[in-house]
Amino acid sequence: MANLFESLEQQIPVWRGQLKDLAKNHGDKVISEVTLAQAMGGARGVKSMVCDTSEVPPDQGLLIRGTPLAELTDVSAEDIFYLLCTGELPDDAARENLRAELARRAVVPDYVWQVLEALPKNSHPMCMLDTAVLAMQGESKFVEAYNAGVSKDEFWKSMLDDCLTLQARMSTLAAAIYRMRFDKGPRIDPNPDYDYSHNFAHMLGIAEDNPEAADMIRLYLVLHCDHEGGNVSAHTCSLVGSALSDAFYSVSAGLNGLSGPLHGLANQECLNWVLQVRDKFGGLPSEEQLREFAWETLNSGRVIPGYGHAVLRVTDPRFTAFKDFGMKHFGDDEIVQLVGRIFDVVPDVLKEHGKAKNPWPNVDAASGSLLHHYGMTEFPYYTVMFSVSRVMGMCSQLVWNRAMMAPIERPKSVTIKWLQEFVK
Ligand code: AMX
Repeated sequence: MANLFESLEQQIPVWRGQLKDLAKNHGDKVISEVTLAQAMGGARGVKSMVCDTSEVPPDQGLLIRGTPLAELTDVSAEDIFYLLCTGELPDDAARENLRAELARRAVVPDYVWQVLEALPKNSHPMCMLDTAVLAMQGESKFVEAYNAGVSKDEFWKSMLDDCLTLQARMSTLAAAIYRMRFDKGPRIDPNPDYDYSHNFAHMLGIAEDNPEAADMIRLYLVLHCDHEGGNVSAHTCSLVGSALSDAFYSVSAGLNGLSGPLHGLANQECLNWVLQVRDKFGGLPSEEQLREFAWETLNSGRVIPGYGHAVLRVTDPRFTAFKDFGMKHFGDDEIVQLVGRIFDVVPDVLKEHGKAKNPWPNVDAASGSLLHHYGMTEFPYYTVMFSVSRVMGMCSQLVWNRAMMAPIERPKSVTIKWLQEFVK
């Protein structure tokens, strides 16, 4: 089987042909209409972008290149990145090729550590991660190719080069930020013999004698990897990339979006909420106590973190996969049990509340409980874990966009006056 680069080189002309054919023969077909409410409501449900890496049917949840996530819970991080980029799972040789390529690029240059050390000690871990990504921008091969006048249809190659470097360094950066920010001791160097997720767990300092913890990190990386093109981080990354900004600029922008409490930061908010419940009731509350606590949260005008979704209308399969992992390996853990009890109670409360269109849990409702179990109790760090995985989605979308020569994005905005005149 071909390695990642060769596979893309074979498939890109086919994908380009398919897009060209659609645009030429069906370009005037209407695929979506926009109501005034949608224009004012975050463009929810408006079909106005193309993204091939993954899709989220509201009644099924995440499909990676057409495969339901529930069928992919045993694969490696390398497998999922390869699948996102090419639409195929790699064979052993292609997987090893990608593993070695990422391992070769995993060392982070010293100037990045100096930038991180200069930040205030209480910086949010996402601010540290994002700053580190941006700091590396001067190494972009894409900028070099652009400045050298490389033709537009070859841009994807230098974009892939940058994305491999960025993805390889993400786990090194993220692990070092964990150790630096939370006083866990000196940085641990990457081990070139390990695969991506084992290496990440090793650098975090949680895996050496605990293969189960390393397996949890693998699952974490697989489950968070992508969620189609319209979510805040993916869309921001792809929007910035559409101006031909390089991967360091684009991914850093996407990570800023992931840092919002309604998006990636929800996992930190979520575990915080779970711990508040535990602390208030001194352990596992009764269903009735939990119901009251949920209502208190809602009545104070706050959301229940980890519940609801802009697209999904069923329980997130990523939540189910995390919950199953927790139940299988440490079902008696207090936090895991609490997450289960919240799942028994909160959907009915949200239905009764009557606002959220989706009362079911999303990925963030369970992910923190696993990290907590393995001693990673610093929940402001959790979005960094999410990021290491989600950059696989952002990068595969950037490569795909450059391969498809996607144009600069520019939707049209309208004024209140325009809307008033329009409805007259
Ligand atoms: N608790 C309380 N109210 C909620 C709610 C929840 N979990 N989810 C939605 N609602 C409310 C919204 O705030 C909104 O209220 P408003 O009309 O007063 O503004 C109303 O229900 C309708 O919202 P919606 O159409 O169902 O959701 P949305 O598409 O506007 O927002 C989301 C989606 C995820 C931001 C929202 O469900 C939410 O805030 N959930 C909690 C935070 C969270 O878990 N975020 C993580 C999402 C996954 C991710 O990106 N990591």
